[in-house]
Amino acid sequence: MNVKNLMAELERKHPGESEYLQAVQEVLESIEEVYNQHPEFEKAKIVERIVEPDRIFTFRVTWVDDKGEVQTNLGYRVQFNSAIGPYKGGLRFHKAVNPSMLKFLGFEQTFKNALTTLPMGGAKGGSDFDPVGKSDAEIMRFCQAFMTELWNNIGVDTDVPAGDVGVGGREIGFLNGMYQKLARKYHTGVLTGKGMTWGGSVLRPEATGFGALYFVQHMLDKAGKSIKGATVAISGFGNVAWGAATKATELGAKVIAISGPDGVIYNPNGMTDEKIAYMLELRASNRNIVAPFAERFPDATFTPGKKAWSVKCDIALPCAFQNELNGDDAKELIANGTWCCAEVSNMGCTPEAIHAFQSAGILFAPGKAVNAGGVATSGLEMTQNCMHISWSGKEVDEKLHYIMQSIHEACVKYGTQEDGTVNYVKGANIAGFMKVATAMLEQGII
Ligand code: 2IT
Repeated sequence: MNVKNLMAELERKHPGESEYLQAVQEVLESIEEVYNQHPEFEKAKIVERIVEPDRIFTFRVTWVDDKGEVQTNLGYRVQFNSAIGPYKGGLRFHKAVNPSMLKFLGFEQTFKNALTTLPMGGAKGGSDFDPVGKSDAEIMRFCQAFMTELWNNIGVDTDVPAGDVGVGGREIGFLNGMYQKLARKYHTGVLTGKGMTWGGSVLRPEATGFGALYFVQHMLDKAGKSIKGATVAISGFGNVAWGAATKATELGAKVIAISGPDGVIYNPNGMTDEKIAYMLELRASNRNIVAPFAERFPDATFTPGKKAWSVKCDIALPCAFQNELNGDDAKELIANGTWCCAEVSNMGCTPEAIHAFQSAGILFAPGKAVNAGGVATSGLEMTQNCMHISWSGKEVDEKLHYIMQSIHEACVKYGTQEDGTVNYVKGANIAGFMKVATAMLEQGII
């Protein structure tokens, strides 16, 4: 394969799909060398097939708001790749959702899910519905209308959606209720991220953040560093940021920043149980602002319009949205002495930022390895649902630990460079690709 030619062809076919093209380019650049050592991949045109989703469902979602006005949004499900198992991946409700965003996320999900050691294909879906400022009743009506279109294309052995940005336990509840009503099927394993009384797994809400910190621990161990006493800047204040802040604090780090679209909270004394619990309250309010944190906790200060990356820290953890940390942010962090950045959001860093970190010798790991604990625990939720049992927190946590360690080992296996350091981007991309590509090859030209 030739990355330049392939990218030119994809840009021609999918003009303007910038997030999708960015995600594909990163993977192709990582795997080019290994791919070209496997003529059987080239012969089966694996790369040309793996970059395109199997299919995309697009649908209209019409609902009535609290004022009685009719609203129409667009809904999507991108079933990207099923070579290693049923489609699996989250739903994102955000005003900027479009096919490019969901294709990038579905593509990343395919390799991430391969890294988890579990048999799950890749998918993503969502809507341009904006949850900000919506009432619970509006969210319920929207979720019900969304599921009216989606239900026939998902199922326990075909496609298992979950949450993502804008979709948490509340939304999964409304979606699952409507699914059961429409499909008249009552298997608990059609969606993951469910409530604890109706098939949810303990630790699923925490799993993305916890898994990320377990991965960071392995990465730091390997580099002879420790998280104890390190200062950590986190972007966002949603479910993923909450899990990361909880585990980082538990491991002895000091979380000195969180952020929102409105600005950054500088929190020099670190987190307390009360502060961490308040993050959940802030998110559930649907106002999408972080400023009230500083009103509630006077030792913290709010600066409008600034990102978490303006705070001097040892470890930077993007936990919010794609491309939230750019080349200039990376330079500012490096100048301030940051020595590790782990993407907890999907594609949280721009290519310029990743390049800046790597050239400065800063420990960097990509989202598809770091944040895979979330979907891995969704996989564990599916297992429990299919076995009709519930594991204890200890059992789930042990399995999550094992999975994050396996992902780290896979990155080391495929990403170790001549000088002994690990290129985690390359390692994660090659490890994920090799598994999916082998599965595709062995199942013929389909
Ligand atoms: O990006 C992700 O891995 C998720 N949003 C979680 C997907 C899942 O199926 O739990």
